[in-house]
Formats: sequence, structure tokens, C-alpha cells
Amino acid sequence: KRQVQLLDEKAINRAITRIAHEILEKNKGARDVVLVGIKTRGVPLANRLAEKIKMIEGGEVSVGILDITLYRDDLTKEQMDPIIHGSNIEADINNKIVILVDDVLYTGRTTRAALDALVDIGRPMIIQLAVLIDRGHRELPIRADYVGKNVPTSKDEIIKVQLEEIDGDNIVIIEGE
Ligand code: 3GP
Ligand code: 5GP
Ligand code: MG
Repeated sequence: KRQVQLLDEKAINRAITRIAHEILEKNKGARDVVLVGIKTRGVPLANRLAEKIKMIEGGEVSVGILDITLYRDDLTKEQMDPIIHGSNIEADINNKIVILVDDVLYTGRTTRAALDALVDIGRPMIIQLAVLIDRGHRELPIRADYVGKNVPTSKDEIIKVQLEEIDGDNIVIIEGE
């Protein structure tokens, strides 16, 4: 299989640092910001962003978790329907700036399901989206507010995101035929 490295550890860290600054700039600080990581790898990314924002600005940023997986387990692209398994969001999201965090943005269906879950929980002032990789191929009118790296892909390529907290190392690879 053809494998090409897209981001190494330093590049991932730089992307996180930049997005943290962009979040602070766009929202004039982190007051009222709640980060919500989409399981699995959106969660460590949300934690890293919260840490980084704290380092830059001081003050705590709440992090919540949404568990959304595909109805079908085989990762085929046709007729996948993301379903919500649960959430752990302790922060009050009413009138807050909620920032969804995911590793890869593809069709947008996971994000759509996440929006559904959020509006069930409360009434945020704004919902924004941050992703490490945008690989294109949207099937819904959804876009990210913060992007680590835009990666044009073909539909049969796969982006492998490995994060220390889960995989033991930090690297992003594109895998093709
Ligand atoms: P994640 O939970 O960290 O996002 O869906 C299970 C895992 O499979 C995902 O991990 C993701 O990294 C990986 N994956 C690779 N290609 C796809 C894809 O096309 N769709 C989905 N949902 N996951 C994919
Ligand atoms: P979407 O719902 O936008 O099609 O896909 C978003 C979710 O599917 C993300 O949580 C992401 O983890 C996963 N996903 C889709 N394509 C890829 C991919 O190429 N690589 C990885 N790692 N995850 C993907
Ligand atoms: Mg994901």
C-alpha cells in the first residue's frame, strides 16, 4: 500500500497552536467557549486545544465528549448513517460558544449528527467546527471554521490519524491503493 506522511508530530503541534490562536481571535478570548470532542480522536484533540488555550490566555476551558459512530461498521462510503451513542458534556452549553472538534472531516454526516445531539442538550449561542484534516467530499452543506490541513483525497484513500493518547505516537498519513 502507498503511504505518504502528511503531518509529523511538530506539524500536528503547530496546527493545534494555530487553531488555538484562531479560536481566541475569532471569539475575542475563550470566555464562554466549550470544546466538544467527537470520539475517538476528536477527544484528545479537544483536550490539547483546551491546554493550549489555557497556556496562551490562562483560565479553564470546558471539554465535553460526543460519541458518534457509523451505523454500519465496515467503513464503506455508501449509506453510512452516523448514530449518537451518548455524550458526556457537563458544562452548560446554553448561550455558549460550542466548538465541535474532530480529527477528519469527510462527508459531513458525523458533524450533522453532532449538531442534532447538541441541540437536544441545549441552545448554544454559536456552534463552530474545528478539524485536524479536511479531506473534502462533502455530502451536506457543512464546513469547518478551523482546519489543520486541507488534504484533497480520492474517495478510496484513507487518512490515518495517530495520536499519542490513543495510538502511542503523533503522525498523520494518507494511505492509497
Ligand atoms: P476515530 O474514532 O478516531 O475517528 O470509525 C472508526 C475509525 O476508523 C475512526 O477513528 C477513523 O480514524 C477510522 N476511519 C478511517 N476511514 C474512515 C471513514 O471513512 N469513516 C469513518 N467513520 N472512520 C474512518
Ligand atoms: P464524515 O461523517 O464527515 O464523513 O466523517 C467524519 C468522521 O469519519 C470523522 O470522525 C473521522 O474520524 C471519520 N473519517 C472519515 N474519513 C476518514 C479518513 O479518511 N480517515 C480517518 N482517520 N477518519 C475518517
Ligand atoms: Mg473521528
